[in-house]
Amino acid sequence: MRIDVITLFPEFMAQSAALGVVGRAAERGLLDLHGWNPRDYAEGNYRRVDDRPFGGGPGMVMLIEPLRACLAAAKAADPAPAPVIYLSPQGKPLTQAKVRELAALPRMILLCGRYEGVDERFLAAEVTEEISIGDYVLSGGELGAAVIVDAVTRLQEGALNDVESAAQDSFEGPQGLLDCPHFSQPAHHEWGDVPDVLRSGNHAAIANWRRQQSLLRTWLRRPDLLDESALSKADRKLLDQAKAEHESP
Ligand code: 9D3
Repeated sequence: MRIDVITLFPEFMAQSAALGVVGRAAERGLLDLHGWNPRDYAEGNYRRVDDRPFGGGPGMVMLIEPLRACLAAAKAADPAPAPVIYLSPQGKPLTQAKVRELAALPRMILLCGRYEGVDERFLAAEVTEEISIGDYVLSGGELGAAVIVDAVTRLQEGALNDVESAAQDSFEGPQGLLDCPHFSQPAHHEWGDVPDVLRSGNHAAIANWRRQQSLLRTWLRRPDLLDESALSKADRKLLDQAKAEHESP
């Protein structure tokens, strides 16, 4: 997949995409990431990319023309069609379903705002959709773009090794459940012992315990994710039993 990021801080994107799963995917040719700086398309000695807002008020607004020229250059670099996605607090909250949709595209263009935002006329003319990464205030769109790059790259065929399998991720199942607890050596520690079942070698019992822990944790921590009426009979039973043990251990 090709991703073009329009940003005043292209080094930031390059850095965040150099390590781990995303860095390896780029090495494997599964991700083709390009940064584009509107300042390189700004005119004049000062190469201005922003100006004061009409109507007054604090902060600056990103100008139409440098963005227009920058986006045109990014589009022209590859013939594949690409949605232009603006990262902004006014966007639709990002979900794993949206990540799956984006991951299936051959290409996308991510637009990162700085300052108070982008001239509305540019957004109206060029932007396909607006995405937010959550209800908190960031200083610009770059972290949002990095989040999208990471999440869609994980879903590219061949990006994950077997052990990292995307199918096992929370939110990826038919019913999005939180992950179960994990333990490693030592089996006994001053802060507690590893549950016996995980050392039993009984793979069915282990799978059962993990499923139950996932159900219980989701019920406790993220009840908004859990539609109990949609659970299988087996899951219902596991959850009811876990609730009972949780009440009186
Ligand atoms: C303090 C500035 N705010 C005035 C009421 C508005 C504002 C402008 C620009 C708030 C944040 C930003 C910059 N944020 C992003 O570009 C952004 C973002 C975010 O802030 N939260 C969640 N997702 C995203 S995606 C891009």
